[in-house]
Amino acid sequence: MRVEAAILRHVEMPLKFRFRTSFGETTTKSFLLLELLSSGLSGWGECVAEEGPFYSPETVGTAGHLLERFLLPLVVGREIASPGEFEARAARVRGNRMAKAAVETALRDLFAKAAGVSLARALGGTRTSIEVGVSLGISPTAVGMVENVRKHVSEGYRRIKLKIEPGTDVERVKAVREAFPDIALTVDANAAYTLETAHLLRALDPFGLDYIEQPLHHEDLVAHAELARTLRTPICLDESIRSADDARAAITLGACRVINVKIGRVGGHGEALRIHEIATKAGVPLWCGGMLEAGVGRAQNVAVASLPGFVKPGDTSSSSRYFEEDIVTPPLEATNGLMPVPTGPGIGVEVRRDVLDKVTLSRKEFHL
Ligand code: NPG
Repeated sequence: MRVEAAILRHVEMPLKFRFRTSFGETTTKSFLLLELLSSGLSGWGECVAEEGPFYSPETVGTAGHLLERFLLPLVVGREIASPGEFEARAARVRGNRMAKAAVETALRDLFAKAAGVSLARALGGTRTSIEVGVSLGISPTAVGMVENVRKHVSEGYRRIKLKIEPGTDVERVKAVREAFPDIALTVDANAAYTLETAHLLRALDPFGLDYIEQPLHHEDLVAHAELARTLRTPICLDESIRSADDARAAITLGACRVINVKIGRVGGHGEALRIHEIATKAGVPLWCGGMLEAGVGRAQNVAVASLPGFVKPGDTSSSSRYFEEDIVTPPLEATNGLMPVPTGPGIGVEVRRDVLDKVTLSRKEFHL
């Protein structure tokens, strides 16, 4: 197919709540949204890079630069046979995976729409609905955290993940576990610990957590392997897994027993599929992470989470938790912890251009 044009929007949507992690706080969702046009169809990709380089080195600014200067010229005004062809053309650009994923995911949507199939099926997804959990930011008090858990358990979410940081970790997890002895519970440290503070993580072993996510520095797989040998609770890696090679290394070293896949962090669906293959062969369960995405990113997540290796509940909770009004229809909503996988062509949801226009800060068009 020939990609005739691209439209890159910078979008800003207020979040309904403050989301606090060990690396910072988010109150507004600011992101780039890419639309690729071909023969009357639009393929959509949401770039998950944030305003600041705190979760990952990429930002809205760096991704905009990469897209404009290096990545969009590889597709706009050109014939392209498959999303894989874009990956091959973009291979000489190092890193910048979130920027690449914006193009790759938009192409996946476009190709699935052209073929008249859902993106989930085009990727090899087999589920008709996916199990979802919820990720809860750090609350100022243990009582507040327990109340927040109560609210989400009553909404039917299949797993509760607590953001933690050294100092309040054991107190918060203990309070939640005492109030809810039977729920599937996990914690996410976002790399806030070191081998020196790992005794705090070992103190979480009695609470029956499903896993501890990304406890140590994102570049240190060896330290994770060392930590894993002293913990009963499995380690799940997020930030450390940027590619299929990272996944293979982490599994081989014994650095993790669970992997959180985020399409943006690994550069697109193609790389997510390669991780899926490696993890499935090794018997390592996967789940799909979240980056506070709006509707397009959320739909892309639901599609990949419909693959058979995604066996644990993901972070793609209901859109209405985050936004008053989403940019897609129907909005992706979970009922009793189950999110239906859209069956329409491509991402299976329509972008609401009226809503999108209201939240667009700037817009650039690219033609050959
Ligand atoms: O509900 O989408 C969601 C958020 C899930 O906790 C979540 N994401 O570290 O995984 C993370 C965290 C995150 C959010 C990371 C925003 C980066 C940006």
